[in-house]
Amino acid sequence: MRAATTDTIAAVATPAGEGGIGLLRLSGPRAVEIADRLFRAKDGGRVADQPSHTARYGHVIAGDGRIVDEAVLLLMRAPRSYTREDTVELGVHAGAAPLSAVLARLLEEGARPAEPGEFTKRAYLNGRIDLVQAEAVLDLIRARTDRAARWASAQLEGVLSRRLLEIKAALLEAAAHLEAAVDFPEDGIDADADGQVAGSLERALRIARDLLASAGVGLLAKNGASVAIVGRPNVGKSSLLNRLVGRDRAIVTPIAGTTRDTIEADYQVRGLPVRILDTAGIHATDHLIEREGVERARQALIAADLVLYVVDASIPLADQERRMLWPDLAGRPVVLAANKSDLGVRIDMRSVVGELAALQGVSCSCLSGEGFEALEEALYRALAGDIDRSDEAVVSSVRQRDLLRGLCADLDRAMTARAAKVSPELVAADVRLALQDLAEIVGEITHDELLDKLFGQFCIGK
Ligand SMILES: Nc1nc2c(ncn2[C@@H]2O[C@H](COP(=O)(O)OP(=O)(O)O)[C@@H](O)[C@H]2O)c(=O)[nH]1
Ligand SMILES: [Mg+2]
Repeated sequence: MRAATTDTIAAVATPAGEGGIGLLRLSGPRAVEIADRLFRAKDGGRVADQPSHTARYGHVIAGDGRIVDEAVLLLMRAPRSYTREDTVELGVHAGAAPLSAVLARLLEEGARPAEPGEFTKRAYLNGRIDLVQAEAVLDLIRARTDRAARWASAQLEGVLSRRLLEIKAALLEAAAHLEAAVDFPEDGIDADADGQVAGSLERALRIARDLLASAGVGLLAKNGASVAIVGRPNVGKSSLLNRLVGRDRAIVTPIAGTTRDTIEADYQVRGLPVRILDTAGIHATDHLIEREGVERARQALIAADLVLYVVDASIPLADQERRMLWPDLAGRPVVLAANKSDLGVRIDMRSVVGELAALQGVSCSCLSGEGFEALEEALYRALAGDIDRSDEAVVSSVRQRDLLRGLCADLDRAMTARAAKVSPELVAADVRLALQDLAEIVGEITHDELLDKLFGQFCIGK
């Protein structure tokens, strides 16, 4: 059950450091009263008489009447506020001293320091947003790319929540028909109702599966992936890194063995945040430093989510390459980049891709830039799969994904049971389980540990 909140919380809502304006937030039943005890409006009016959603200029005053800081006070009365409670925001000078002095005044007059994410937790507890939307708030704050931000914003607006409601409606429909059959067993479940149950279950399962399919790319957009560039010396691995990230991150020379340590750079593949690693060329060597580099390259290859395997397209593949490198590539997601295509392509791309069971092969040239669009497309597809989320309903938390998996399993069981014409009671039991999973996803049913864990990741003041 969602519990009502009785105390009034306060926090600095803007990040630490110096800035033009810093914001403090006050929320709860005593927000207006507390604000009135420390705010002196220039026009002499009281916050208690101030219309909702208006701002007022004045000063924050200490207990002894001294001015603490200039302030603009914004009042948002319940329920039209972020938390659905009376909320006061104070904009003051953004420095450590004024912000902590004003916060101290708020606490002195009876507010309690807010815990991380407590304002958002109240928005959820007071029913303004569901748990999926609360997670989206955090995703939006943490988004590292435009794509991640756009998806988080869509989930905050309720795009995913509405899809989940469609599942719920379909399940309730199925449940109603099934309950009728359970209540009046002598009538059995007639063909008409049975058809409707099947239709509703299918509809629910179709949406649930579609949403589940988005979790891979959703989690990727949020958490990012690592891509290791590997290959023999001098094939253009460092050039490729530089070309992809658009700057001279790694040293490039015609001398084999230039890159010895792994080099990392942050990069985006069509809005997916990627950590890309350039590595030393893998080959047999007695040189001590190079050997360590080769060892590190192998480790990077093993740890990466995706391997970008670079070969020199202009010369036939050496047997040494097959012996030294291919065993490490076996069974891994690999995109093949046949570089130096400006010098001519002398390898049989199709057969190499086939032999390696690579996801894709692209010929490209770091010199001319040819093939790079196709390479980015190949990397995106390799990471995100074939999913194109134009509808923007994207699952981006492990919690949501796992519950959706459970829901799909419940629905699969319900469908099988219905098709086998077992008693409607058994089908109804699976539908109830599915409804329960759904209620957990949006947070209609929840437990304290989960909420503590979820909102504990937020910053104070959000
Ligand atoms: N012609 C041509 N030369 C390239 C290309 N990419 C890299 N090179 C050259 O190949 C040499 C080795 O490049 P580098 O990026 O250091 O290779 P790495 O050892 O695999 O990191 C350098 O002289 C590069 O200028 C390309 O696409 N075409
Ligand atoms: Mg290099």
